Amino acid sequence: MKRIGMGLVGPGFVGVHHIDAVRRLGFVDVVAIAASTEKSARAKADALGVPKAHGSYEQLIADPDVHVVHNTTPNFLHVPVIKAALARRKHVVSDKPLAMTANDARDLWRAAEQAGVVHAVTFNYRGNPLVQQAREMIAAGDVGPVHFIHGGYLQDWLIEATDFSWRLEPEKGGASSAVADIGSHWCDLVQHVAGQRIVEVLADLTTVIGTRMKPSGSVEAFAKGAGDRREPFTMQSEDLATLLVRFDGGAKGAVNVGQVCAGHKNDLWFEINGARASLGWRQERQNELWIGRRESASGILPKDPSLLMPGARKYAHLPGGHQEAWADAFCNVMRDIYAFIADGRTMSELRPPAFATFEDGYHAACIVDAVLESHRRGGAWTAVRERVAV
Ligand code: SOE
Repeated sequence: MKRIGMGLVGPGFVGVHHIDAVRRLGFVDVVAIAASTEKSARAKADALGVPKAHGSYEQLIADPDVHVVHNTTPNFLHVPVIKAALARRKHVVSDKPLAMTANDARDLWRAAEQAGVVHAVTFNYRGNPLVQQAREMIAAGDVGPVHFIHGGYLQDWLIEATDFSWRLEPEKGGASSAVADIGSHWCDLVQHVAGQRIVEVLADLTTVIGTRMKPSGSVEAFAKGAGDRREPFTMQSEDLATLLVRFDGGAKGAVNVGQVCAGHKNDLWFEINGARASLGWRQERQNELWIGRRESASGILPKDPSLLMPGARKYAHLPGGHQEAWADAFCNVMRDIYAFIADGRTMSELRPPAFATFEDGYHAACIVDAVLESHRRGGAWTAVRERVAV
């Protein structure tokens, strides 16, 4: 098999997992890392055993050994980094949110289509075997027509006024914080599983911590800020949100999103209620799928490949009782994307399910825009407006 060269721009918290995941595929070489300075790129590259270190994303993108550019930079750098990669016709794998506004996300989608490359966004929770099982069961009609989709995505890493991240600064993270950062995962996930798209939203956004103490240095998600020098920072974006949503297939939905909820670490969960059965899945107990029934006992389906439907089985790599986790699901997403690249496929062809595209990233950005608009209008139902396809 022809080997594929991967280069990563922005080696922070999640960048390391991109590298680990593609290494597990067996046919991908991690060629280079780019960071804001050559020194920091070199330090990361040495720590991770990556041969080349670049002090700018332009250098990495120009590197002929890099065929796929992974963008794990803060949100405000997504547009320039991705545009530069597309200008050189490199395939792009970008973290979510694809861009800080729907207009920018649409431009990136259009540019990627024009470049004729493979484009992907890491809505990584799609890669869980039991998420794929839920999707297969709904598609097969086991649940019946779906009428209610609800759940939440709660974390606690921003509960203290001293907790901080670039995600909270509108010019670096975007106008929305919790909804764009984690609510976008929930929306993508339930749409993917249920096969219905969110078309209207009603949002109530809250800023629980109005003033934060911003540290002098940069802080990674889930980490505590270092240093004594702190400045007051007036929050402009939400850390808590309640959304009602309507789906194009007729289902109604509700979701709570928050990053100030003590005890919840990465608590993404959904429940889907259909005419014949319900399905429930929780990221923090990802090896269990709850199946709810009225006429017989409800129960738990464990992540056991021998019990999964064929489409879901290939996302499980260990026998029943051997727990799989976040990094395995992340690797499944990379496997879907890189198999597509290795086969020389184009974006108009059928893609494997865990592979979310720039179109999905654009749709997610349109939902965030609609959420912000709904809140501005005092919590009014607001259509998710997508302009014509590219
Ligand atoms: C921080 O809230 C974060 O790292 C998100 O940015 C990720 O997308 C999510 O998967 C976990 O939490």
